[in-house]
Amino acid sequence: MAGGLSVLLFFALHPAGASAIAGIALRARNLSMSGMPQGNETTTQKPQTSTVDSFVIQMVNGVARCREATAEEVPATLPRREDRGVPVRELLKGENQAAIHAGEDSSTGLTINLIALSQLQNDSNRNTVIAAFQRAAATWTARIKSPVTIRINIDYGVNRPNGSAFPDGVLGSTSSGSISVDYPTARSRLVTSASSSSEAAIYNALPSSVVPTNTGDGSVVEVSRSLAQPLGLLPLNPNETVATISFNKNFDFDFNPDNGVDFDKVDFDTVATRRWQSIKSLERR
Ligand SMILES: [Ca+2]
Repeated sequence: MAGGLSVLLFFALHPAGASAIAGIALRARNLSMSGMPQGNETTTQKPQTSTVDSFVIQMVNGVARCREATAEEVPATLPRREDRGVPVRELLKGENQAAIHAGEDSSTGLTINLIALSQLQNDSNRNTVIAAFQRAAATWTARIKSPVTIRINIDYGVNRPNGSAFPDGVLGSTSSGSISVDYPTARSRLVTSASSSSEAAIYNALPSSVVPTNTGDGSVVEVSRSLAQPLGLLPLNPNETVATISFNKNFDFDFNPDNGVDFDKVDFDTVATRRWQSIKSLERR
């Protein structure tokens, strides 16, 4: 991780089956060595504090790569205060209801309510783009069984969520909230939340008190707010917007992989689905 506080370890647990919290990654930090953020960290990293994690999707030699946003880029990944997001189901009222609810209202687990920011609301290709976002969301609602509802802002256009133009080569961005939690608490919540004995066994195999890392033992982990809710680290709040995803329409996207992906276009579904993963898990790539 360039220049910042060390990201010391990821746990990427992917229990098979109907996990309560499938797809978890916790981020450990060694706060005893460096209690304050440095470099591209933008917020104080004390236990129990909230943080924004922003990532930029950059096109490198024709491949979409995700990297941590620089300190200068972070504000651009957040929506303007005056940008009034509209729930997709309201925006598309009167249109194809089946399409509107794709990826929503999963009574058996994760529900993702998509909130379209103003740029997307007014895009001529709006419905196609929203459908593509829904497809990506559905991939995750089908996999994650936590009975939790989250709201995610979605945006698409020539500008970033803060209204400034996307720089050349930047395909999109994500920002998501997380909290810092002392590791034993997070571990204990994971164990408690396990939906099967095999899942519990995985969590019980985690170190008991500290996370060994390459720069010392980590005592604090970062947990995305969307994950902190089902873990009981935050109260359930279906009205809290936990993340923002935006895409640069200057790129040619193929929004429908069902009929193949055009060789000269970017596969929106693949890129967007991976962005959900970063929001749910903070897993970095
Ligand atoms: Ca296609």
